[in-house]
Amino acid sequence: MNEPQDMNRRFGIPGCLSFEEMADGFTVARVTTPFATATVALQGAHVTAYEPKGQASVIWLSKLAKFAPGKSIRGGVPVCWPWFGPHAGNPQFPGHGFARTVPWRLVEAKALPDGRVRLEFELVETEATRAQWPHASVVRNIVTVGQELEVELATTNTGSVPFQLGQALHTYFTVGDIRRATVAGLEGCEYLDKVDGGKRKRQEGPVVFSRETDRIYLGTRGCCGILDPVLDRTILITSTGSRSTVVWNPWIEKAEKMGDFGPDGHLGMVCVETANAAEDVITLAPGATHRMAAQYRVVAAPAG
Ligand code: TA6
Repeated sequence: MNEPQDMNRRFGIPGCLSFEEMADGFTVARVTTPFATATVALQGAHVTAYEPKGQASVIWLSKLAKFAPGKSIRGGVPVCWPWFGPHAGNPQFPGHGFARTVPWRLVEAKALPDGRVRLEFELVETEATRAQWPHASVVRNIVTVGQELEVELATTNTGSVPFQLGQALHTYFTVGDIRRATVAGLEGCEYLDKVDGGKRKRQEGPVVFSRETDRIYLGTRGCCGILDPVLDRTILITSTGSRSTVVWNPWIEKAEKMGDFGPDGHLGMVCVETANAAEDVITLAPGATHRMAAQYRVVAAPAG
């Protein structure tokens, strides 16, 4: 499934969209638009690159990222679904759900009249996924590449009973130096501090980084920004259908332990994740669809 030659025949768009094997059995879509280029892996419908014309890459990808079937990728926009963090009942199940390590199929590829390119993927259910997630559901990930990158995760409950859904677009952003970058827009929000026993705290001022930072902000307002004085830009993050925002940088020790950040890898990235996590998980009624979307755009340089 998802062999490049078959994908090029069915979905290729000259000058806009082509498919290639990035590693054994690992097919990616290469997207080219007048505004930006992007790469999306068929495994996990995982955006691994987004580069607006004339800008440094917005999406960070570790130099040691692995591209192998069933292996999570360090960087890009991992889709955490249908739970966020450890599975509530079974520690054997993968952290952040299985969606990012299984094949998705491309349902539709479109070159839009305004020059953007839109790809719509659907997770391919298997016995293994049903063993972890017995609920009747369909999940699609819609990626639109243009002046901004838009990613929308749409989950439909196709069964007859409600289920609880946790999810995140676990996006890694490129920063010039995490020690000088800040995240604005979360001021006053409550958060669970995962590096302090999950204690509930309240954000004062912008988020600054000088140690391992792992926070689930609750009841967030759908707009925040990464101010980057080194790359002299701000990445604006707007979202809908999300009530939590996760901010994470592993810092030195944790990054080394994870083994796929590379030397000083933590200095060039920050995760700002559009999510429904912790007490903000969604209860989806039969027949309902929940859409969680994030838009990323490089805007004016930070003030001052
Ligand atoms: O979103 C932050 C987090 O939950 C961290 O606690 C850390 O585990 C990170 O996700 C990366 O998780 P991963 O499974 O991709 O290594």
